[in-house]
Amino acid sequence: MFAKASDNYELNHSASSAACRLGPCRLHGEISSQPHSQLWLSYRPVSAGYAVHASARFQELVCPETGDLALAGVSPLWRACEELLAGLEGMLGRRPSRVNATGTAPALLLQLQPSSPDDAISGAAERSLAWPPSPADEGYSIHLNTLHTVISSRSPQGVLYGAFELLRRLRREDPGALAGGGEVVRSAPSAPLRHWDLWDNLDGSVERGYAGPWQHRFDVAAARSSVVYPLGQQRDEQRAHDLARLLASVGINGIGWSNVNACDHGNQHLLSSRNIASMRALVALFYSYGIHSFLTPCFDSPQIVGGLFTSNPQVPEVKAWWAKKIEEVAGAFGDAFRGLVFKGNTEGQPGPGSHGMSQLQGANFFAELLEEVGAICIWRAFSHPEGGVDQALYQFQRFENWDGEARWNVALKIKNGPYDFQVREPVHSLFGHLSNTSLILEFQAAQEYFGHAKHLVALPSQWSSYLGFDLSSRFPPYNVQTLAQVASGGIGRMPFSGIAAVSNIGTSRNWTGHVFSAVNTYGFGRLAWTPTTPAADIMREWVEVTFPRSSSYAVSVLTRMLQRSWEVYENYTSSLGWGFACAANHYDLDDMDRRRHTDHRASATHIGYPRNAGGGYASTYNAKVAARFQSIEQCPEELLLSFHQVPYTHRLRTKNNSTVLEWIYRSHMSGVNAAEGFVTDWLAIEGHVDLGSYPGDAFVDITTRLEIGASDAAAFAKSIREYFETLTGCGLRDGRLQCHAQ
Ligand code: GCW
Repeated sequence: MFAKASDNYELNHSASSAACRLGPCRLHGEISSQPHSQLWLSYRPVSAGYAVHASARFQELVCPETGDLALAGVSPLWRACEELLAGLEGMLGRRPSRVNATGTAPALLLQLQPSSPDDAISGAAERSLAWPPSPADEGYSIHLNTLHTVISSRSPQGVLYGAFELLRRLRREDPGALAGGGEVVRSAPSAPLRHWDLWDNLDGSVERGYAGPWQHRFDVAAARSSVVYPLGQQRDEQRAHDLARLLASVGINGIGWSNVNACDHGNQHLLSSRNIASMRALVALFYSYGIHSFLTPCFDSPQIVGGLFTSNPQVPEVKAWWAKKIEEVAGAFGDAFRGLVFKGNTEGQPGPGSHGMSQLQGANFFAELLEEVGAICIWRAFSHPEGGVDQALYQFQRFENWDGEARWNVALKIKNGPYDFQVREPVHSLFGHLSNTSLILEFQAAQEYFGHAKHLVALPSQWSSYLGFDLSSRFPPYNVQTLAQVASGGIGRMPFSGIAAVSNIGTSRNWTGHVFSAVNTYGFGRLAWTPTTPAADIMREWVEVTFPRSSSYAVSVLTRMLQRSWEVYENYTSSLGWGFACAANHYDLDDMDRRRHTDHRASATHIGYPRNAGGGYASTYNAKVAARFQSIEQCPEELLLSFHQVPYTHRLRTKNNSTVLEWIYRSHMSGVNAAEGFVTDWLAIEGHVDLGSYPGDAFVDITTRLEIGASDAAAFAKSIREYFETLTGCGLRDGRLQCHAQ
């Protein structure tokens, strides 16, 4: 019988972690009565020496709209001013005076430049955000001259991004932010759309939400852990406000307000006039931080909300209902409203297929109506096939013909790989295939398949490896085309391309359940802004802005833990790209459930999914990539079992010539050792790490989660070992593979 680690955990918190060194495995941070953390925006004092220098530089703050009360609370420019005043006061101990124009005192200036020399900047320009988003205009620069520091941009939200960048630099006590002359930084995002997608439900639960209050057990989706729902009830307004600040600080410019499973958990009523009215203030708040709003309605809204007899888009009354509803939403939200998101005909959701229409016809139907109000239709590509069909191939085939057929204001949102946010996947082949359709790359910050909020897994490493993947191109003279380039618009320069992440935010005081999971929130935004930044740099930056007064030793230890964590998790769950090594709760590993997921196709002698054959999924890639995946010699070994079925005796050239079976056993052992090592590493930096950004006893909370991670890693590895021992009759004894006759 295979161990169910989370069951033990549920019954008795200390049982799943015999190793808990600091007493019973309880998560103390969650029961604290202290306010929620400000994460990387917690403006605590920097060191005295640095504060003196910085205060001297920022005696005054010049905001362009000072005195224009009409902009208060509505423009990102105003938000930039407010953030700088609070941030400088908190970190430097002195609030600069807010003035209308520069004088003789050293000042910090916010400057909105015209997009072209002929453009005059009007109050209206300061209030509304450009659409489609223009990455060049959203960029900013920070410039130092002898007296003044100037943050300038061609857009209000660009000024806000520059303000957050300066605050980040001050937090890290960067000498370059204060001294010298000239340009400190000039930066612009690559992707037009950088979205944060809540999978929050209107009943207050969160799909795949692991950051609820501890009392509600953080691996159950039904926990009331949404920071925005239920609507109309007393909400923690400061929470919502801080969420907008946190997202804007890393360059997010769009939010999806609710779960793409839009017809359950109360979500089916999203478009009621009452709900639309209740959301207005939230939408306006986020817009003032440069964040556009997207709604995810139920396809059957005409019946559920409108009381019509059908939701078939081909019926004129249904079309008229949608047109009126879209007008109502646009009327209520104004320019902040930029689109609807649909997931159709999969996992129980209705869609165009319910009425004999294709996915493409469904998307075009909504795009046409949305065009009237300057908005777009985002269509999710993720789907499960009916029995027996390869999920990867199905996902490709369902959308392969969209180029030239989808309306200009349709964007297809595609998960990073063709399975479902697995530990390691090949990059989805649609990204290399569609070049004339706006494509949004979807990552998942919530750790659905990554140990929920119990395990340390820093995902920027995974995301960055995908973003750098060369899909090659079908269109000479372009040879190389990385996923990052596609997400930035690709060869066709598609205006609504971008990068999105499924949220990992909840009502837990530390926002993400595991303190370290916030690296995924932060890291996503930073990578979406500049997809070529090395993941290690982003993770180090997160450590430095989150634990600012830590010793350099602690910073190195923490950064290294984060850097290794993806591979460590892969090692103790599923290596070599077999995927779906989990039970129905997407956490535990037990054999019955694993048999349902046949993606590893393991028998007594062979393992792997043969997608290499002609017409198989490998052939959906552009020629160069397809050839690589199809060849057993050239296929990256991390993905071997995603494409090839091999005997367990197959030797791995990049793994010390181990056989596949030896590697499965060895990688699991090494994963468990490394997870235990995380506990030791963490305990070794006690007292060296600055946890002041977190309320409650964060040290104990983190220790507990690392210990649970280590002990559950051991349970996972044991399950896997027993499974393969039973299946193959071979096990590892004293480092050598030994088989008994079956
Ligand atoms: O595999 C599934 C997840 C679902 C999710 C779906 C999707 C929102 O387990 O929880 O539903 O992916 O991405 O649509």
